[in-house]
Amino acid sequence: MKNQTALITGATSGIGMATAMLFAQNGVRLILCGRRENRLKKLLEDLFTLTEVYTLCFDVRNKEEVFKAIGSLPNSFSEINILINNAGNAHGMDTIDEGNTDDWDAMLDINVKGLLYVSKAIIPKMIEKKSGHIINIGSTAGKEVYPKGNVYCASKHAVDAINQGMRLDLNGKGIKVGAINPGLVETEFSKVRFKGDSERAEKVYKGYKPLKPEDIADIIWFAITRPPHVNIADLTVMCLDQASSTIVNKS
Ligand code: NDP
Ligand code: 8X3
Repeated sequence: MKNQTALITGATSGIGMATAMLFAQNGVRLILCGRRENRLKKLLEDLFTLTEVYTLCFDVRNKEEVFKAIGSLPNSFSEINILINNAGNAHGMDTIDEGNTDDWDAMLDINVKGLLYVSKAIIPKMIEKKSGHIINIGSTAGKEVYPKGNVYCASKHAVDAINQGMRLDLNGKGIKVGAINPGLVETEFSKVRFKGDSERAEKVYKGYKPLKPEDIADIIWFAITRPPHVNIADLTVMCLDQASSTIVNKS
């Protein structure tokens, strides 16, 4: 994987950060993205002895910012071999009648449109080179809707559809496209969903052993290190105690 460059969105936390660490340990050159500049700076400081790192601070919702940031990459980072479309979150957890429309906008704009903008900024060069690997981070919520999950689940079902659509449209162009769909992973995800309410967020992961972000990073690494003819198209992963979006064995 040396001489490969990966762009990871949502690298400032959780699954994206764990993936950045693992890639760096394996010498993959990194373009790390997120909105929190202080965290990007810290990642640069922590990882620069392991690999070359470039950071891009932008909001995936902002179409202009996305194209400007990715278009501004220096020559040494402009050839992106691997794209990890990971940035995303849930905002709120309410019944459909009580949902906050700003939360709905955030989830659809970040998880769906943001993923599309970043992909659009990168795919044309992959097509030119006839090579590349795109991993879309979906969710079990993209396979099965759960109560009060309505719009978050819709956004992840959209990622599932976009993943399939990308693979169809890029077939024959030398580009691998696949989704990794995690179940419950203990990250800042629930803290964001519940707007900073740490107590409520911690409860989501109590009474069983959830996945760790490093578990997902391992699987992403597995996917990108398969032989050239092998593409992991769609992979769902849950912790031992999770059986479906709604069934978790808690003690
Ligand atoms: P975290 O909250 O820990 O990380 C989310 C990341 O997304 C952060 O780095 C954040 O960076 C970035 N992000 C959020 N909004 C934006 C934005 N508008 N523009 C740019 N970057 C943004 O959550 P996870 O690591 O758990 O989530 C990562 C992905 O995994 C998401 O797509 C999520 O839906 C998915 N997932 C998570 C599961 C879980 O149980 N945790 C299970 C299944 C899927 P910053 O705030 O700096 O911009
Ligand atoms: C994140 C998993 O079940 O909290 O996609 O929606 S869940």
